[in-house]
Order: sequence, then C-alpha cells, then structure tokens
Amino acid sequence: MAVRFDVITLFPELFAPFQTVGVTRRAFESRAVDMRLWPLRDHAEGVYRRVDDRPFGGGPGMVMLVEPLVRCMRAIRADQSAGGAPRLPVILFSPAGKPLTQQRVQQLAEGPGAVLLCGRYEGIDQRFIDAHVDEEVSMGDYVLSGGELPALTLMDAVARLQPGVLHDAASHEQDSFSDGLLDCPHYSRPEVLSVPAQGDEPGVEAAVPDVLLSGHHAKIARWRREQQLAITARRRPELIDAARARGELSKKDEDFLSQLTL
Ligand code: 4FV
Repeated sequence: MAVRFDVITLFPELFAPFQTVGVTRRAFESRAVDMRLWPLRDHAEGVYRRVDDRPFGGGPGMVMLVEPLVRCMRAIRADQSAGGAPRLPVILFSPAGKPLTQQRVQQLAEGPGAVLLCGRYEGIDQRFIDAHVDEEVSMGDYVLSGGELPALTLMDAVARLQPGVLHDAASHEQDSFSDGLLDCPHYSRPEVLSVPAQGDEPGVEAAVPDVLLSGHHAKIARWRREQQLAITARRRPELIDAARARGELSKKDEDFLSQLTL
C-alpha cells in the first residue's frame, strides 16, 4: 500500500531534497510514498495573510493561528475524500510528543499515512491541537525552529522501508532497532588498513575481524549478534530489558550477556 503524507508547512521549499536526493527519491518516483505539500500561507486571509500572532498572556515569540490551519485541514480532508484516501491521522511534531521509534515507523510504513503538521514559532494555538491533532511525536529533547526537519526525518525512515527502495531488502532487516537492538559494526575493503598519522590526525592501523573473512556464515551471524548485544547492553541497557520482556533473547544471547563485562 502506498503511504500518503499530507504535509502542512510554511516552507514547502524545504521538502525538495526528499524528492530529488538519495533513496527517498526512488520512493517518491515510484509513488510508494505519496507526499502532498500544503503551504499554510495559501489558507491565510486578509491583506497580510497572517498565519501567526502574539500570544495571549504576553511573552516572547508568536503562535500559529487556528483559522488558517482549519481552512487548510478542510482542503486536505476534501482532497483525501476526493482521491478515495482514508481520513488520515494528524501528527504534530513537538518536544512534548512521544519519542519516535522504529516500531512506530514500521507501523506508518504499512500505510495508509498521516497528515504531518509542521509547527513554527512558539508553536500552535492549543485549541487547534485539542480539536484536530491525533498524535504528538518528538524527535528528541531539544528545540528546533520548525517541524519540517522532523517531518522529513519521519518520511525518510518510512520511505526506506518501502519495497524496492533499498537495493537489498535485507538491509533494513539488519538496521539498528529493526530487531530492537543497536546495529553491529561494519567493515569493508581493504582488509588491512594502514593510514599513517598526519599532523594531529591519528593514523588507522587495523585489520578486519577474522571471523568476517572466514566465509563461515553461521559464525559471522553469531559474531554480529553478540556485537549487537554488547553494544546495546553498554549504551542502551533499557533496550536489552525491553527485548527480554518481548521474549526476543535466546538462551545463547542470555549466556553471552551473563559473561559480558559492561
Ligand atoms: C520538535 C522536536 C521541535 C518546537 C516549536 C517546532 C519545534 C516549533 N518537533 N521534535 N524536538 N519542534 O522542536 O519534534 O514550532
């Protein structure tokens, strides 16, 4: 199923790279991801076509106004209906949202899609959020100037999971988080690296782990799994607990973890 994203934004020009660069270009060209941009300014009225105003109660910054957003939503809903698309949920990007996870990305990748609401300024009038927003999603505990980069991030993560977008379909199955763990290290040519130090820059004198050159696929798979477990246990132990709770750790995994020095 194609995944449709209706993107409400004050800066549609920020979305050009998604359509022309990297693997997401393929997702866009194949219509695996159907992105429709809705410039909010088109739905502003009056001489100044205002989309924001000063906050009641005073304080710095501006707040995005309800009425242009309502008019924009009505246009989106009419377009969804006319195109036979379902009424898609509205996602607002905000530091107050639920952190985005690969599990949520995988759900979105199965379609049918969402309306992506890109805020600017201090944020959006709460009355619009209360009436129209189904889900708030955060990219992390920091503050951006707008929701456009979160929208691009989410669409990128969804697009790369679409059939035919990655050269090797198995690639995303080995991603970090695809099995709830962080990814293992990766190596490529040359087998033995000898890059001399230069000035303050250190050299790199290192070989590729022998097991990766062994051609023994079962041993390679085991080594990679143990690398994932070690990296995850040391950097994000809560992900180990979550995988255990889901019953996704084998006895071999548990035996390895029990002897691992953190
Ligand atoms: C954000 C984040 C974020 C806050 C005000 C947009 C900005 C402005 N979105 N994860 N962190 N949003 O900082 O998702 O409207």
